[in-house]
Amino acid sequence: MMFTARANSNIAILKYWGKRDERLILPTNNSISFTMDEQLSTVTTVEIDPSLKQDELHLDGKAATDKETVRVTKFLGLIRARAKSKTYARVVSKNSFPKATGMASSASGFAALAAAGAKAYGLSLTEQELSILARQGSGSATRSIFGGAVAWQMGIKKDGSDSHAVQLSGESNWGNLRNVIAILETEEKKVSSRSGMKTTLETSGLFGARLDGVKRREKTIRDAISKCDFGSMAQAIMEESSNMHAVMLDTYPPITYLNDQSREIMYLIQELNSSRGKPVAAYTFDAGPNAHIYTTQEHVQEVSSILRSVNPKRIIESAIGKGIQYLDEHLA
Ligand code: 2P0
Repeated sequence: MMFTARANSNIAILKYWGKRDERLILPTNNSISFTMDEQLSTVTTVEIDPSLKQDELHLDGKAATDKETVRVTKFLGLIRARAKSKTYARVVSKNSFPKATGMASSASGFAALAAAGAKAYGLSLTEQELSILARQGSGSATRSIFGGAVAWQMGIKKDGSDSHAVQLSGESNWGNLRNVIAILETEEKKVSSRSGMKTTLETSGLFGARLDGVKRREKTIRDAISKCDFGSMAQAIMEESSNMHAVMLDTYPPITYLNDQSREIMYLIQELNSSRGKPVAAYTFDAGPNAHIYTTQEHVQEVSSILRSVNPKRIIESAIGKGIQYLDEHLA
């Protein structure tokens, strides 16, 4: 039997950058994101097969690399242990966005694998249990189980059983919100999030102050989300992005993901907001130079033309999307 799930990617407005437990993937702070639409998604089919001597992984039409397969096998091992199974699986996975967009795929990837994998091994998990499972593949995947506005509650327990995402506000409340994405670089990043956040914790003297700031911004953002009021969290979103990139720069050796185009976009969005006398758009940047501009529908054209002025490789306009979906059509 085959099982197939689709998960959409998510882009954080309160960032996860630091683990208190590397093995279990437990974060140093809560984080908050919006889930994207199907333009930024992963579909994964999992089929268990007693004739297999090891797991088999096909990614975007090709046999996966050893490194990719090892990470997936390790993750499926968690599911097998829970299901008390020793059977290996064939995994076929396809990202809707080309790898060459430079967009992270581990959030949608491990969320889809958790959902399809749990079904294939006969586990029936709640969304919360699925979120805890996905977290152990990649931290950001814990949030992609849910649609709309989502918080990853860091939890306090040592075993991670209270570290999972919750939906703060369903996607239907955000029909007007968009993420206009400027793809600036398509090459793989030089420093992975995983090793970068570890070095930040080890070396950044500013990191402690960041955790205080995150708590303040979390209040503002949660309040804005509960009122469905994008404008009142726009500034906090931009401050949060800059704060994360500040502790990255304060890391030794320094981590620099932003480039001149990213910085130009920050200034241009600041100008747009000043000219309107209120924030109508908010930038946020992850572990790369690509710009994510949250804005409302009526400002999408304007934001897109601002982004085009820096000559991006591509612009993607994403709406706010759903959580995990199970599909009847399988990947061969
Ligand atoms: C986030 N990022 O909150 C932050 C913002 C990047 C910058 O989650 O080690 O790939 O697999 O848990 O999930 C990227 O980190 O790292 C990330 P692991 P992950 O979206």
